Amino acid sequence: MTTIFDKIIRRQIPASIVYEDDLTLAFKDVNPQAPVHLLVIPKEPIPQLAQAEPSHQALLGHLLLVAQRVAAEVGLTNGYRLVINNGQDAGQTVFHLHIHILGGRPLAWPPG
Ligand code: DGP
Repeated sequence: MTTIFDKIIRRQIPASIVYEDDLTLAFKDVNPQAPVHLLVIPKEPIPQLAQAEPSHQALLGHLLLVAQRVAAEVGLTNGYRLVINNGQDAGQTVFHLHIHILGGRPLAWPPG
């Protein structure tokens, strides 16, 4: 199923892209929940974490390292939070796997 994130990957709709490599893309969330709110996505359209497979092991690790790199590049030296919403109860709205990077303010715990 095509999602809005496929369109961002294909440059069919604009996004503020902060990082790209062969396997991943990172861009600003259009509806930021913190002063810094970025999304890191695989270019492969895995709908959600629950549908990732053992063959995605390296890609999933790469996504975390990209998140680490992007967080450092945007200056989140005081900390940040990574979030993956999986499915309805977690409030997932875009069914293309993505990691939220949230930072730039203290973040409450537990999340809602
Ligand atoms: P989730 O609830 O985990 O599925 O989060 C999806 C996020 O995607 C949400 O924080 C808003 C963001 N988003 C939705 N549509 C667009 C878009 O067209 N552009 C950008 N940059 N972000 C989007």
